[in-house]
Amino acid sequence: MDEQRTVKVSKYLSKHLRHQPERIGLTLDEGGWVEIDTLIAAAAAHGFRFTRAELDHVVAANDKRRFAIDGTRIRASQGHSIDVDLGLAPATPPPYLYHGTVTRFLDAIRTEGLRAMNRHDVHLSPDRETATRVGARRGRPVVLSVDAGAMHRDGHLFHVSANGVWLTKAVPPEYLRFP
Ligand code: HQG
Repeated sequence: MDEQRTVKVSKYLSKHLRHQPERIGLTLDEGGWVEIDTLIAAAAAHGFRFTRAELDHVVAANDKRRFAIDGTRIRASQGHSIDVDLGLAPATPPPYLYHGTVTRFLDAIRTEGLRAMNRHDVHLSPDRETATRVGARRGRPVVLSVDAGAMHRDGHLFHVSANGVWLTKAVPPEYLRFP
């Protein structure tokens, strides 16, 4: 399976497991899971065919481990805009986490802090390198440090997804350090 095809199937899975399952007539359960056979059939019925072997390859080869398989089911590990409960237990974050963004958002972020925007949570990275890659999707990256230790002490909840993304509802500006 070549890289282009892998990315194409991965993007298709992200779209329908995170954002628009109804577009292909899928219903996810409350944890975001769907039967793999159902997903493959729904995709085929809506004009996009892939095999179980291709799906397994995408799940295994995915650079960010975006998808998780549990028996006969699959879900996206994070990044949803639809309402799902991932059932993650609250976790104690490391002292600092990082967020990659771009200059044009900085004025708003200084005023409002980090907001979840279209997703359920603000996504934070455990290291600067990952945050730099996240920011670089939008332009020249700017990496903000988040005083996660102080947030945790102050009662803000953190969860960590199966693929190591740290999630929290919002980061008020007082916990942010700008470069
Ligand atoms: C910005 C990808 C204005 C925020 C990545 C970001 C990540 C604000 C954008 C995952 C703001 C939201 C998430 C405020 C935040 N005012 N802008 N108050 N607060 N922003 O895509 O963190 O490929 O929802 O800085 O690798 O960029 O999907 O979040 O630029 O892990 O698996 O608003 O998505 O993973 O954008 O990326 P996003 P993100 P996947």
